Amino acid sequence: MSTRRYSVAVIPGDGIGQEVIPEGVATLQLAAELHGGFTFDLTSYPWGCRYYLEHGRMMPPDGMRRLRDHEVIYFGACGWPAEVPDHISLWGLILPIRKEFDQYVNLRPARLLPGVRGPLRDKRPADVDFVCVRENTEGEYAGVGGRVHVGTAHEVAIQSAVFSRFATERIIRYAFDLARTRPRKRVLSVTKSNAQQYSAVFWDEVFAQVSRDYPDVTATQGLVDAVAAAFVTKPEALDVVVASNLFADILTDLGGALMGSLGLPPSANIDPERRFPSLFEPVHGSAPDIAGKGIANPIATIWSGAMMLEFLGEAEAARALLAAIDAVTANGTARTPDLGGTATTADVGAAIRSALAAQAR
Ligand code: GGG
Repeated sequence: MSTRRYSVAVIPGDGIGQEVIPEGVATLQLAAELHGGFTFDLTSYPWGCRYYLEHGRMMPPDGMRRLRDHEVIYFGACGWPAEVPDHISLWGLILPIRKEFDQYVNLRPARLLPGVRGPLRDKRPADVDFVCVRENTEGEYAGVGGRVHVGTAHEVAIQSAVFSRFATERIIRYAFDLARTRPRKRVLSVTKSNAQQYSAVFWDEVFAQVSRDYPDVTATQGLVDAVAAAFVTKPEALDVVVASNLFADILTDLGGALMGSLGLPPSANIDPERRFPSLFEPVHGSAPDIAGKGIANPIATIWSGAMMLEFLGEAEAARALLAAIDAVTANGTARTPDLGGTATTADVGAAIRSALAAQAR
């Protein structure tokens, strides 16, 4: 008999979010059935760009209050630039959720899955296996700035990055704590402190201070341009990478590329103190170019579901789900076009559920 119930807000959002989230939900429900003793109370919210076109906002005025009643949020993608400018959709939905719910950790693993050919010659799964810890509430995405003399030759636009000691220290501590749980126990901090003499030098100082509390963890620092190159030339040196909102946003798309497709990397937007719901979403966006074709890769979304299970304390189900994903990529029978195959979103979802069921037999 089921004992644990988790309240999940489901926001498929825009574009391929509408296609990958149903596969994620079906897979999570099967994982709950098979690995037991828990169920989900799912509430779906039709928020996103279509909602914006009807209502003039990305979510209703009481949207945040309604989300607050849930333990976790399962999110697809945000953005439909043909009809709604991206800065409107982002600042109307995903960014307020991350900030108001103080989901200050954006965890983004990068791992070359078995059977997937990444773009790097000679790199095997053991060589690409790291996790990025992205500061998720301030930095370059603090939303501080403005424009004056708009449309004139004298127009000025200012976008200020904000780095507080409180937020910088807590994200760096999270990265060190995470490194302690991993075999290699390494943290690389990424800034651009040769050019950004205030905020990045400040970040480097906080990193150096925090690192003294973790003598068992190897701490190194790098400049973002050099680190971007190292992602490609020496990914095997990476373990935990901690960076600001913008730098980690960029580096994790590069991480997805190293994995062989942006259809693969998952993410978790976490409030580690659990005061608010945490949010789980694929790293990829709404992919308007393939939306509606039924060929989006659902693996990033299903893997994000596994991160949600882990966060909820359902470690066995999370492990089983990851093993099912690995089994499907390893045997190569169901691959969407981003991985060179002809399978549909539904085919890959079904293959992962078959693998999950097969493990449980
Ligand atoms: N599922 C991720 C998503 O919708 N991404 C849209 C995007 O560009 N987000 C920016 C960000 O992750 O900060």
